[in-house]
Amino acid sequence: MNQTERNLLMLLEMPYEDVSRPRGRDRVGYDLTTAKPLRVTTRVSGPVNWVTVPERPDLTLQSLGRATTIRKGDVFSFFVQQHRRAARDLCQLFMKSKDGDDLMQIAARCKDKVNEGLFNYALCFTIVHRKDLRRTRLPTVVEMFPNKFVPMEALTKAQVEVNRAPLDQTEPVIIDHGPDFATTTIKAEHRVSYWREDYGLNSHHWHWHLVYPIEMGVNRDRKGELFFYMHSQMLARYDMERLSVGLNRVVKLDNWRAPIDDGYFSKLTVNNSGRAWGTRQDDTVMQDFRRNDFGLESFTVTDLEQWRSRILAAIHQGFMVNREGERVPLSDDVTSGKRGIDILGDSFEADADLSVNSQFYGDLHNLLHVAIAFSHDPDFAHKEEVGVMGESATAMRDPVFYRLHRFVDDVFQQYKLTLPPYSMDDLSLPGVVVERVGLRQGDQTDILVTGWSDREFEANRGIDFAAGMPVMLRLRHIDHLPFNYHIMVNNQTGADKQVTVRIFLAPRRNERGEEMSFMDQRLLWAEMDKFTVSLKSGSNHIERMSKDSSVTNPNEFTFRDLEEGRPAEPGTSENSEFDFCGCGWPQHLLVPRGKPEGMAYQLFVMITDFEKDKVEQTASDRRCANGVSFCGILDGKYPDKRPMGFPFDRRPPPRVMDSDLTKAADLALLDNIFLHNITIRFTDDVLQKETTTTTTTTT
Ligand code: CUO
Repeated sequence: MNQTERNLLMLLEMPYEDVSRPRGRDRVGYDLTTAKPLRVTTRVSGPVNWVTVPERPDLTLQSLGRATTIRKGDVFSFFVQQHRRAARDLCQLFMKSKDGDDLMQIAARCKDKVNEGLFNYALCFTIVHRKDLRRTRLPTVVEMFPNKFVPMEALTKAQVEVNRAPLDQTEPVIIDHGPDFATTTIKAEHRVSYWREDYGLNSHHWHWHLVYPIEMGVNRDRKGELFFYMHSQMLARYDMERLSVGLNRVVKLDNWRAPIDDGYFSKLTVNNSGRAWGTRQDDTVMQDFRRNDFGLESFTVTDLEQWRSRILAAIHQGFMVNREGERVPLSDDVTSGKRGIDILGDSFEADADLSVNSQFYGDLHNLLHVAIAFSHDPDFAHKEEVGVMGESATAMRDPVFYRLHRFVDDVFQQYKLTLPPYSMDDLSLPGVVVERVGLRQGDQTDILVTGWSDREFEANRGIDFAAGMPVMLRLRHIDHLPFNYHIMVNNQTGADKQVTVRIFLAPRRNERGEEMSFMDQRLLWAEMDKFTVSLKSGSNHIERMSKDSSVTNPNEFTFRDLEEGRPAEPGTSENSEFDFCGCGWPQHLLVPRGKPEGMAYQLFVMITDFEKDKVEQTASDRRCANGVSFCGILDGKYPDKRPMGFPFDRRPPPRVMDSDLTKAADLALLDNIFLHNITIRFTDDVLQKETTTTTTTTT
């Protein structure tokens, strides 16, 4: 990492401290107390580093535009349009900077003037979206905002220990946090809180919304469709997790006048002042929003219901209506260049810049987040803070997130069910036969093992515990042992053939232990991997490692990883031709938990013709090493021409070969599709993991 990157990333540390405060032992800090050059000092003995920042008379309050409209200390919520406008102004200012050094100077001088969350968002946004900074990686949000991941009580305890520690103590104070800390057995929903409150899950969601922002002048390829697909996949995985712990699949929240059964108490704080996130009691009813403190105009539950009716009507009549009153047909047969699901996603999320008609279809998904996030104090009568549903880094902790998104997904699925089923031509690949599929994990075949792992983060990057004391977060999380797929494919086409391998996973049985119909299981198939392989003529053995999944990221980078140029995973190098686009699914959540006695799952492996799947990219497009299924390719096109979720995104064709299609297994009558039973076994232990190297091989 060069000095410019180092200086930039340092601005992401200590979000709640003034930029002029030095940061901890052996750390550095900015000094902006005067109009003199910016000074960077160390607090301990050793060389003092200076970064000269000239005065910036060009930076006036006006140049910040609406960025100062959000109060410091408040939650910055991307679900609120006024906050998005503030972000847009600050991001534009940052994006206009000449280079990394210029950006650092501008950002350093703005930091104390704007809301902390907004500042962090705008700087991260700029680092992600500027082409000249594409090699600069973001540190994990866990270290930037430990208060959004660990309860205040644990942080306060750490502070007390720091205060008591001798001044020369070098051993870090450790904050242990894990699945047992916040849960009771009284509420059934707590059985799966280890998953909802997982640091990787919530960082993923924060990162995804950063990379796919709305109303920020970023129009990424198939953004609306990916909004549908990524959230839909989250739900599939959540439901698999629920079935693993004996819970029913999540029920959509579509009656907005009825009490919301499950409350949520995050025990987290919104900033460093100890102010708590709003909490929600069981059976709270969503109400009209009438607060004047959040930069948001009032809206009613009726508004939300009306927008929903209009979107559903559009789906059922087959078109939306734009501002000019013209029909915009909804169809996934790409004729206008944009699929129906993409148009619908942009109008539903909603992105006012891309919505067909934001006046008419409203801001439904975003304001549902807001209405739920303020349901405990909708008129500010109690001066309570927003709930965790109001922020992308915390929303997935709350059980209602999944109920809301099941509703969102249900609307998208209603659209998908209006489309004709895939034809045999879409589904089959003549001359390519999948003969066998298997999994190897250590010396076990077709058994995956899950359990717990620990990951450490530096809490003192985000919170100033004073005295420069190192404070580590040790987070316990669900994980699995790495495994390999083995796929035997016979290429009978008589020539080499480039193909796409698509791998999905779903539980075999429903809550009642019954085998599921195709339509029942359809929404549970989680994408595990998707990759291109060149088949030689005849027999091919494809071996693929789980950690190379197109869905997942390698481990997140800590500040220290970045400073020391350490790749987050063995086998990956910092300067590889690929970038880590960062917003992928956490690798440690790739496999659902399963049950101690073993739980029956199915692998669905499908081979499709790469000629039909491929997307032309320009040479300069950024390539991602991992995570492309959910992250796409920055500055490039989504690298798979098929509709996202193919082949499970549509109703099944009535007949496959000579058989009526009732189950996914019937699709496997096609030669290029194979269904394979596996078992997932949960061990309530810390996993012993070996390190392995990266490969996709065919022999
Ligand atoms: Cu990601 Cu509702 O969109 O949270």
